[in-house]
Amino acid sequence: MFQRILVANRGEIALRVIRACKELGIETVAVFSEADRGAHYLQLADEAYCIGNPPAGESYLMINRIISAAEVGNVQAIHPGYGFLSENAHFAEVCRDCKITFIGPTHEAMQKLGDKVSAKEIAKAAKVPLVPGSDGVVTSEAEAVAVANRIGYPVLIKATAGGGGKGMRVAMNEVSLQAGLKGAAIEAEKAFKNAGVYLEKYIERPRHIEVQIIADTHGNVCHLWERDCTLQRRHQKLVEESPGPTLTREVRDEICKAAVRLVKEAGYTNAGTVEFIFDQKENKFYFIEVNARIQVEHPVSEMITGIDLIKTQIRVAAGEELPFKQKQIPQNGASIEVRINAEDPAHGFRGSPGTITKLRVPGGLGVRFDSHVYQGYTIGPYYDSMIGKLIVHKPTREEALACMRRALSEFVIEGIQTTIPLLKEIFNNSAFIKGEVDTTFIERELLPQKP
Ligand code: MV4
Repeated sequence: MFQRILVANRGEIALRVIRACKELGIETVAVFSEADRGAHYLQLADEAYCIGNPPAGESYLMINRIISAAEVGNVQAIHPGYGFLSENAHFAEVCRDCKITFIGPTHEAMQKLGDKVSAKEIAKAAKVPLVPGSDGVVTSEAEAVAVANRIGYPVLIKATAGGGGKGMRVAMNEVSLQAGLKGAAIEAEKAFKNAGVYLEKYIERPRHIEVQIIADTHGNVCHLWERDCTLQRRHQKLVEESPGPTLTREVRDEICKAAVRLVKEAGYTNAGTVEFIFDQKENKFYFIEVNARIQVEHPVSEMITGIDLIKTQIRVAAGEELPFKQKQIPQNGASIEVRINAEDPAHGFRGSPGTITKLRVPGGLGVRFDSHVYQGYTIGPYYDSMIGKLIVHKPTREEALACMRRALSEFVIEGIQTTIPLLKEIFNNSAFIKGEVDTTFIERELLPQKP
């Protein structure tokens, strides 16, 4: 096992990783930008190094500085958290070359899955259902038109280097397909330095289901069941829950097994998420992409299984075998997470920086709040607006909903604007309570006005 780990992240996830390390008896080295000087997670770490200016490109994204801190701090491993360098295959490769264990998949697996067309090839080989679409990158307008005519409109244009919904375009007919292809390729070239795009049949009003997996370096792969992350706004998830409220036992078993097959086929190790869209009309799921990192919403899977995913990531990165078999992983009760963001709903959800002048956090049986903020904390304008995650766990979904309503009503955050009012509205919405929503629900039903 490692004696010392560097945490290449900030905020809530840095705190989460440091806590897991402490319980494992592992020392931690934290890094921080000038904007995070004095942050709470630095106090809990054994050592902390400043790595640059507030903009992420001048600190948390600088591979050379993080590797320098790892060398000076004398660590054996780096945990990347989520965001920043967590899915950067080059960073994982540099870590390996410097003889520092990257706590995540190998750079080869990351590269294969980071390219969406190559990820779909792996899924196909593993007999995981794919959305009808082009066979790889489309190389001409004529080819794209032929594919669209075969699968039928609407079609979705996606960037092979994209992901998380970045650079996607819907085409309703041949005219919008031609315009969309050009626009998407230009955008993809700009954003990812890769203009490759592919086509998929656009599944209207789907649910977003993902499967948490964890794999060791000895060939063992387990899933920790699914999460339903359907409620989102502009590709920012708002609510995540497990079990998925609409899945039958048969579909749940199939989707979890499909995720495990894909991960085995890719030679993937450590924690990851296989993302699917679920067509409610057809009761069918389709593979979309793999997220090769620990995700924000990992706690709901921890609550229902009782497994600490961060500790397990560290153990398998150190070469240990998974300490459980698939049959020993329960799906106990229901867990729901909401993301609390410092955003102003009255102004199109723009970031709401400022100082938290008053903070009262809910508690009680089955309530967990993972957050780096405290009363007096100042939220700067530089990073993600998420200030914490409120997670509940109860025997049934109905009880979890009631618990979340109660917890949200106890929350007091003054000095900044937050998404709590929107979350309260969601938990009182009858369609959401009944599980009758899709990925367009928030923007279609709750926030129909233009920002
Ligand atoms: C789709 C889709 C419908 N049809 N693919 C969005 C995130 C990225 N990982 C994949 N995403 C989607 N892919 C097909 N073939 C719907 C989504 C999607 C979505 C699309 C538009 C607006 C919001 C969305 C939220 C979740 C999923």
